[in-house]
Amino acid sequence: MNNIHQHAEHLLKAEEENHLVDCLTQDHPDLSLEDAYAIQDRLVELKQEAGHSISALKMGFTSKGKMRQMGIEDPIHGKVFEYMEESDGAKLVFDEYLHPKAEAELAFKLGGDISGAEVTAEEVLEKTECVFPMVEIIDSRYQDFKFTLPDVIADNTSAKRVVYSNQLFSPEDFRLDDIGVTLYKNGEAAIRGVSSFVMDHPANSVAALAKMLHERNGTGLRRGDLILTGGITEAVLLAKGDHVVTDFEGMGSVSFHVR
Ligand code: 0L1
Ligand code: MG
Repeated sequence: MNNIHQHAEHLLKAEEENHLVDCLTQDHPDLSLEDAYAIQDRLVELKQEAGHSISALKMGFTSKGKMRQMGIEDPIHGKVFEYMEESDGAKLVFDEYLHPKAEAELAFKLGGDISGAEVTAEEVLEKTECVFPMVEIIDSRYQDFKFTLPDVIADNTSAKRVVYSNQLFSPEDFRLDDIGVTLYKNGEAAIRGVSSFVMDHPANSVAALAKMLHERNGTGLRRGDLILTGGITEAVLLAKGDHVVTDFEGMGSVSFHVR
């Protein structure tokens, strides 16, 4: 496909100008996964050329809840930039978003390199320096938050904002597949889940990312990389005025307001 650059510019413009667009596959039904990652790569390059730096890698569609919600069954990956980062207690401005949704996740920071086709969750845990809870705010650039797999990959997996906990935890101190999570919206429990919903153990999501990178271009994960392992439950739609508090059992909470 020779329109990689135009598609990347089109999606970047939608993100920067905060307007919705039709799915790329509407006019290009043959868009392959390879094309879609090439568009994402170009979009990422354009952001880098504008002076932004990548701060984390993210996995998507790693839990049954997310797969069911979006009708997609394959994990995908994208990039998070430093300008997307907020911390616990953040005030988000609703008008900067199209149709934002919040999803609770665990993030892993690596203390060693991980690569190859045979990476296991055990290796990931051995090489994990710390973990922390976070909430990702996704905001698809597509109408009605509806897309096919190539569309969402090209759109950098709906990345928009991330709200990080201020506390870091040692992976040895927790059963990371048994962290209960409750997301409260305006004081009411909107959704509950357990971290095992992410590929039975969120370390499997990190291992899956290492394998996908290995298969795609022979690369892997490096010491210092931060990986967001994917929404534990379905994402929850946000509105102006919402106050969200997400409790992660034994790890405190992550909160934000939408103004
Ligand atoms: O964490 C996730 O599963 C995010 C998937 C990103 C795509 C989306 O749902 O818009
Ligand atoms: Mg996510």
